[in-house]
Amino acid sequence: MAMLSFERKYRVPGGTLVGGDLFDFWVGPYYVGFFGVTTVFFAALGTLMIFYGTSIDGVWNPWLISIEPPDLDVGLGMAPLNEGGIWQVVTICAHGAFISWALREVEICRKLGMGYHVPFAFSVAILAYTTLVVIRPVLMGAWGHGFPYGIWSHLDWVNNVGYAYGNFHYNPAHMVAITFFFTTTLALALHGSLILSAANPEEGNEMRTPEHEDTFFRDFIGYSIGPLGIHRLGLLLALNAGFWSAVCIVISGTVWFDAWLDWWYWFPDMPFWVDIEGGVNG
Ligand code: 07D
Ligand code: 07D
Ligand code: U10
Repeated sequence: MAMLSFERKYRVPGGTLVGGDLFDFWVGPYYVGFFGVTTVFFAALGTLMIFYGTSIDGVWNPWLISIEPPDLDVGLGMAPLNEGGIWQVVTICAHGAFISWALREVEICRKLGMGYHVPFAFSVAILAYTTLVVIRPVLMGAWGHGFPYGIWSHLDWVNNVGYAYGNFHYNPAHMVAITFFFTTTLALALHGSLILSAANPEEGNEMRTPEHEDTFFRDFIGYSIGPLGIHRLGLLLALNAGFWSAVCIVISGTVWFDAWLDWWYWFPDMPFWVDIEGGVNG
């Protein structure tokens, strides 16, 4: 069915979570819904607050704009607007906008009678963000542990927090997350290239089928995960990348306080060989 006639067919009332048919309409290509309105509201308010903070600082170079969290001694209290309060309001607005965006996805899924995989996936990204600016700061006792909202400044934060634990590469959950990120790109490259190769046969041939795709990998590595399976695997890999990222940062400063290198001493310190001369301890 052509896209435009399909849209006419499915663009019907219903499926909303709140508000009944109050905002159940489209503006151009966009479905609005109650959560479209709350997205626009929080995104607009958050952006205005960033501009307000920027005007206080007098910084108009987009790379250098930075909304800083409160000082550590504010703890978990509210800060005055120009001493980290703007960061707190922006953090609330960002959550309002991201959660509204996820719920708008849910409403669209309901209209289309689809599964909720997309909003579920986006929720993992929101979880990673919430871990950085709410969960970890709360566990550590100060909003000041959140990252600043600026293009360069948030990179400085990652660098500084990384080195606070020695070589952050030794964080085992960071290793797991990075491995999932790398595997995700490998899987997407394999999948994208396989589909395009089947869709672009040698000149004069008909487009190849999923059987050809399966056979390629069976010939090549003895096993094919299948046309549906590769999408399940892709989602699993990508969600794990986000999930283990959240884990790697939430354990830094809450359950582990030293250099991450030291964590690995559990291995040479195991009772089997800790006292053996010439063993893993040298
Ligand atoms: C391609 C989808 C489109 C989204 C884009 C981002 C804004 C911010 C706001 C000036 C893949 C839009 C950007 C709305 C403007 C102000 C106040 C998604 C695509 C194009 N980072 N990060 C970037 C965010 C964190 C890190 C770029 C956001 C953590 C490193 C962009 C968040 C840590 C590097 C950006 C966030 C971290 C970046 C490109 C939130 C660990 C880079 C992002 C809400 C996760 C890269 C100058 C991209 C860069 C980069 C946005 C969080 C690390 C500005 C919105 C604290 C090491 N980050 N980031 O393409 O070039 O994402 O930085 O959590 O090297 Mg970051
Ligand atoms: C948080 C983004 C959420 C986004 C949302 C949506 C908008 C709308 C609008 C476009 C999680 C935002 C949407 C704003 C835009 C329009 C219209 C995603 C988030 C909700 N690291 N490291 C990670 C690597 C080092 C350090 C994660 C690699 C050093 C710290 C990932 C290397 C040191 C932290 C990762 C490397 C260090 C991390 C990031 C290599 C620094 C974190 C991905 C090859 C000296 C962060 C949860 C992520 C983390 C994190 C990868 C090196 C420190 C696994 C590959 C050694 C402190 N690093 N890292 O989390 O886990 O995405 O955050 O060297 O905090 Mg690292
Ligand atoms: C995939 C796929 C597949 C496909 C696909 C895709 C995955 C099976 C079939 C999809 C993939 C692609 C298209 C590839 C490219 C994608 C990426 C690389 C990912 C990154 C994407 C981007 C960088 C693009 C980002 C763009 C966005 C998010 C759009 C921006 C738009 C908006 C901000 C508007 C959003 C709309 C909303 C919130 C609701 C509607 C609202 C309006 C229209 C505005 C008007 C507002 C109102 C009517 C409400 C009034 C508001 C009020 C009252 C509040 C006011 C408050 C104030 C304070 C002012 O697998 O194969 O193919 O294609």
